[in-house]
Amino acid sequence: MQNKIESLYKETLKIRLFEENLIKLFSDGKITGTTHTCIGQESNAVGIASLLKKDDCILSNHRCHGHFLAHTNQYVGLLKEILGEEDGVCSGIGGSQHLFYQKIFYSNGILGGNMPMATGLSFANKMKKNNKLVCLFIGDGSFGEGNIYESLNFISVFKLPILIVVEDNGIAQTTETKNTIANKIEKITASFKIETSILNYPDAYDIYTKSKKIINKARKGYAQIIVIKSARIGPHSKGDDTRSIKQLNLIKKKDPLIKIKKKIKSKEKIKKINLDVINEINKIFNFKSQSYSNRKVSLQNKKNLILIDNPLKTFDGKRFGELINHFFHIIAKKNKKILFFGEDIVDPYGGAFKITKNLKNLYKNQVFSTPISESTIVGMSSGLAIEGYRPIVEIMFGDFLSLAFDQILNNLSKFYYMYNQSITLPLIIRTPMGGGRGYGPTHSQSLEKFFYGMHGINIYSLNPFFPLEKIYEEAFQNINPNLIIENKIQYNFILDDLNNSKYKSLNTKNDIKNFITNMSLSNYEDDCRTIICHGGASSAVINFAYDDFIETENSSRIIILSKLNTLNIEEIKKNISDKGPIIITEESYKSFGLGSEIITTLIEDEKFKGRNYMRISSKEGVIPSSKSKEEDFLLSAKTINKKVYNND
Ligand SMILES: Cc1ncc(C[n+]2csc(CCOP(=O)(O)OP(=O)(O)O)c2C)c(N)n1
Repeated sequence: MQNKIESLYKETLKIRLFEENLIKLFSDGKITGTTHTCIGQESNAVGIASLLKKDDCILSNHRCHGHFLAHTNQYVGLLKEILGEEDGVCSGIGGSQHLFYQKIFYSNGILGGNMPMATGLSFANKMKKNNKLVCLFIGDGSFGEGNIYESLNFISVFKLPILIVVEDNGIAQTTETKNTIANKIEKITASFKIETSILNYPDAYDIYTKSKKIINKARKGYAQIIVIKSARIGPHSKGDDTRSIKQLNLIKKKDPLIKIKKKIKSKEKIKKINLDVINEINKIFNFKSQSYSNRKVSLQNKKNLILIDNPLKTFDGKRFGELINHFFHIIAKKNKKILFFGEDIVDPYGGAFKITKNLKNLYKNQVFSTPISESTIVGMSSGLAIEGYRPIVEIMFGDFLSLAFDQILNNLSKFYYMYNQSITLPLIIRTPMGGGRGYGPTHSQSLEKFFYGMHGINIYSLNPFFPLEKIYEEAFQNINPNLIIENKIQYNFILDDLNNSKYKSLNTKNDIKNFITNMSLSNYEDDCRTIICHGGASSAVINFAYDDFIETENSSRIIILSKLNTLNIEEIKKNISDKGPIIITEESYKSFGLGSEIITTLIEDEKFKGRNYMRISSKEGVIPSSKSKEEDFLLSAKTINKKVYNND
């Protein structure tokens, strides 16, 4: 017992001195940026980590140094990271709040933001039955965040092996959480039917003795929460403490480091430990003399190519939506790592647009209907992808993607770069966009424009004219996450129609490598204009071009883009007709849209200066439900005709 107490005391003290030295470096101006020290809360990290296995995974927040050090012991790597050195644990990209180590540690500065990721990682552990535990540290202030509630619900419903440690220090930045959180944490968590234990200002040894059973239960799939009442002795970050000296003195009395020290019987032992720790810390802060390798993992050979047959070969359905469904059946059968998540996607319903129909019946362990929690289902797919699965998440309507925007922007799109280029996220988020079904203002939008230009996200746009398996083939190999846009109206496209005179009269070339479909009504020689489009707009453009050709013999060049981010502008240029205006159509409204981006990029090229350009889109505003008003509002062959012939 004494040995354990001594080693826990030593570790707690070492983290304390590390943090104190760090603050000094800040005040000496030797470090820039920010840091949130865990002074007063080190024991939480030390006590919990002492009960974890080496390959268990910790996720943490802005106040992550203690958790990181207790689990990984990478003191020099952390110091170098905070100093912005190339051989810091995240090559100087992550800094103090965004740490990563060998897939056993991840932290993120967005409060509550990594709770969905923790959920996904523990889902992966459950699927693999590998007996590994995910341990997530969050603060009491984070209980104002929606992600926490979505994920608690998800964890409870799916019975995931996870331990959540709430460091309840009663304060968030400078605000007392009793003024911002409506109920006691344990009362909140109890309502999710997750067993919750409370530890009152424990030292590391208290945590070690009282958490063993709790952690064993969590590992077995009975999610557990430990609320640790804690004393934040230091400021929120560097010098921003608004608490009075009297308040601080009261808090300091609860310092667990003093508490554990008193449990050591030999004064000599304490002296020796103190001296040893001071020496070790001095050595760490003399980091210039330390060699350290951040061991970036090469991901090149980790690519897992999933070759997919043309689903049309075995398709006996009619519509494009059915083809997507057929394709999912093929890949689910072929690869057990492919998992489907979404709201109401299981049978007999099979998803709002039936794209996942009959999958649950045939691939029971790969298909999951989820709670109505867009943020969490998108976020948790990252954990699954990191652990080698290929999650495909359906967002029922594209409009609801906004609820997952933060997960996509502040989490998924950043992870590969933020976490030392050592993890891949070949996950797929797929969703139907567009109007035309009378669903009105919140179920008809084309929101993909809000994701264009987002670094670290691949965006594809399905349409019946480009082989969808080629899109999935690439997406499954991408390092970064994928957003695949579908179109509600094109789900009903009858594929046999591709053999009728309208589509046969279009000369069509598919550039598979660059995701570009190039169509011409005149064998590519006499096209008097070029119309660029994607997704649902392609149907409107083809209808316009065909009718116009019949009526006027004017031939259009049609370029359908199946990849929107990143845009391959050089390849687009090669497909543009030498003659006539360049028109970009999109079903969203045109301001700040795809057209604006393509035109701006084209006119930066001398060769494309002086051409006529035009953007044609739906109207700007709220999409009406009424059939006639919606028709008048949305992009259509008619509106393209009016604009092209200036009859608007
Ligand atoms: C989504 C989000 N909102 C706000 C912040 C700014 N912020 C950083 S830490 C913090 C307080 C967090 O309090 P708590 O979760 O209790 O953790 P503690 O700082 O007490 O450890 C705030 C508001 C943030 N990082 N992320």
